[in-house]
Amino acid sequence: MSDSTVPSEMSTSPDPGPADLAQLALDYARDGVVCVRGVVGPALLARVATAIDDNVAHPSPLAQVASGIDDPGLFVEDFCNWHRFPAYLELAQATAAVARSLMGSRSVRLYHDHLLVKEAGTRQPTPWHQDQPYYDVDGRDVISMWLPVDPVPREATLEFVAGTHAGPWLMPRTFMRNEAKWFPEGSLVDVPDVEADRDGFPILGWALQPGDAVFFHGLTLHAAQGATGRRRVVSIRYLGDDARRVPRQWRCSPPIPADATFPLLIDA
Ligand SMILES: O=C(O)CCC(=O)C(=O)O
Repeated sequence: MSDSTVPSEMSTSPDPGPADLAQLALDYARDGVVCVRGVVGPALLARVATAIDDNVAHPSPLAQVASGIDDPGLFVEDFCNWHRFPAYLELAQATAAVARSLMGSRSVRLYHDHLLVKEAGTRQPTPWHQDQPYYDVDGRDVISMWLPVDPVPREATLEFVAGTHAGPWLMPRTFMRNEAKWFPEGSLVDVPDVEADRDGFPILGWALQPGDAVFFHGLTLHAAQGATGRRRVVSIRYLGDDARRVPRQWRCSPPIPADATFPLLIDA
């Protein structure tokens, strides 16, 4: 995997201390997700919020609307914009030590950034899914941070089924039409109908304040409801030692060129 190294002066210490990180790593190993309070301070958070607004105003060719035309709100996504918005790269650098501790990895790279903005009143839920089956990456050290810059109440937050990071890989489908565009139909087990039996699953979720984030494994099953208030989020996807790109027969989400560079956030 090719890389580029982020200048060390961009690095800032994460808020959780070593004892907190040790407990978080145990929780992450058990559940595949943890909530980290105050992982980003106000100054960087303000730069990230500005970058999100600039990103929404100037979407990349990979941007897409993930809500229907009859939705009273709007769900917008974009991918791979760290080249254009330095605050995303700065955010990745500032939080890489947390990702490293949770993965138990020596190195951390930035795989990509993912913008996820639900405008106030958006009804479109994000269906239950795992992230890694959409990627071109195999291996265990794949982790995401989902960081809102607006307060997110419990009912609109990202939710997780604890323990699903142990596998198996589940069938990725398109969010709006439920189509199998990645792995061939029947080749993976389908995602269970969690909404039909919420009490039957160990669902975790946290109300979040700006600066808080959730970190979750690439195989942890997750979903979100619509949003009552504006919900601006950027998610950073990191790769550790045991992660490798693999050629796929289909267009991955996001589609990243074979010769792309992945900034080395922490060197082994
Ligand atoms: O923000 C959302 O609604 C969904 C987020 C998500 O699925 C992800 O970050 O992988």
